Amino acid sequence: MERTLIGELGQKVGETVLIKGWVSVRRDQGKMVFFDFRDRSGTVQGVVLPNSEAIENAKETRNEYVVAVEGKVNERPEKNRNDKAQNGNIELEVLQLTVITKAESLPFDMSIDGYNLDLGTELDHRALTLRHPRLQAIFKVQAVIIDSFREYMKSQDFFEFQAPAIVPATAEGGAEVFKVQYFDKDAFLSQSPQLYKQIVMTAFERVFSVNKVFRAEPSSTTRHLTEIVSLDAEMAFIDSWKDVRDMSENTVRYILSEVAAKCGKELEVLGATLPAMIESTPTLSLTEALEKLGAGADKDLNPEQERRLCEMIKEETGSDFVYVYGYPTKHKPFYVYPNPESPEFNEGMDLLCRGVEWLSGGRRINDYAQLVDHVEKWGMDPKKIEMFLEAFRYGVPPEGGFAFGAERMTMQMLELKNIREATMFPRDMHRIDLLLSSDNQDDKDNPQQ
Ligand code: AMO
Repeated sequence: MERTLIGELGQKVGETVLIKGWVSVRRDQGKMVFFDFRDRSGTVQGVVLPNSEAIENAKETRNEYVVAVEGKVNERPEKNRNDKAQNGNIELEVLQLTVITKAESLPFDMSIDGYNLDLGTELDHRALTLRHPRLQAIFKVQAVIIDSFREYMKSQDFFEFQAPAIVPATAEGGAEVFKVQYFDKDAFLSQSPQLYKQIVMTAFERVFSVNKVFRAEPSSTTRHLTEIVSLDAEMAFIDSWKDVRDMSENTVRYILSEVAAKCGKELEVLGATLPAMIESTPTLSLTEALEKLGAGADKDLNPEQERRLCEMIKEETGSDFVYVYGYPTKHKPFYVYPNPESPEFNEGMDLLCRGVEWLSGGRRINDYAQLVDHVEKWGMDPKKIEMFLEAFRYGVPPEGGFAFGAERMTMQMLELKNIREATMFPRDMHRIDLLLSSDNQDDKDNPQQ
């Protein structure tokens, strides 16, 4: 008999089928044994009746055993129906049960209701906890986020390219960079495909990439990782930074609509409500945002100010999103375009959602002489970015771009408390799958940052 996926059993009422999967739960009620079986498409309840041939094997079977089950798909009696659960109106009457692979006893309760691990233990046991429907739901949503970013970019005629991970110079500046020994020279792990997406843009006009980037973040917060999936875009022939804002806003709108359309089941499992994006996302300059918060001039918003600003905007407009633009030029990377009317502020922007930054971007300098001037003022070695400078020596239109962190997006969309929940194998100061020191506090450090 051919295998039927559990997700398709609803259309097989009255038929005898073969399913293959795992035992999520076994409830031995003496004469009868109940199971929850699971495969990649979902779960179903199985029942082994006292006179079934399968009763002996059912008694031997344990959680996480891999099994093949032949059974009849029956409608559940009215009083046993559970409209909220997948396959809540049917059950599989088990006729034969074959154990394919045995499993050791679980170190903790993995059942839907009983699962209750702290994040550290969950991460220590990622190889096992990934089997839980709640965790699977998070990563299914993340896959839809990344897919729909790609889809939207392609629909807008952006070209996908692969950026290198080993680079000769830092793009974003600052100390948050991993140095690697590259044969007998020093190199870096890429903090951002920034310089490469700008180079490729000069040839293809509209480009995007989905790449790993690396940040040597020296602290453990609930929103920082050292290895990130960066969703990057860059576009030529813009009239102003507002074109970049609009493109990023439309991208978010598309991603949200795809998650809503494709992840209804996952959002329900997670109890998550997607953030609200109104017709035109509120947009404030940094100066306006600081004034609104009653704060003095500053180079950026701190995490608490980001949180409060989002709350205020939500209350006033219903939007969970807010753009902030116009940061002090000298505190941002050399490539960001200074506003021609007040060059001390730039045309860079951030998108905040539910209190946390999701995206950065803006207009870039496209004039070669201005770029060289900035390279000098920022104290950079032009030799190390010669390839980038070469592209700009030969005619580049006004341009800009943006980048999202896929984990931040997942975290804020699903209202998760810690970015590590939104990362399958998170890397931070203390963890690269293994804990790097036994006495660290891991994600319990600075939880409110
Ligand atoms: P930025 O450095 O702001 O901008 O990064 C872009 C987005 O990446 C995410 N992000 C992070 N997520 C988790 N942990 C981190 N340590 C971390 N650092 C960044 C955030 C952030 O908004 N080159 C520019 C982008 C551009 O201008 O196009 C850049 O890298 O979601």
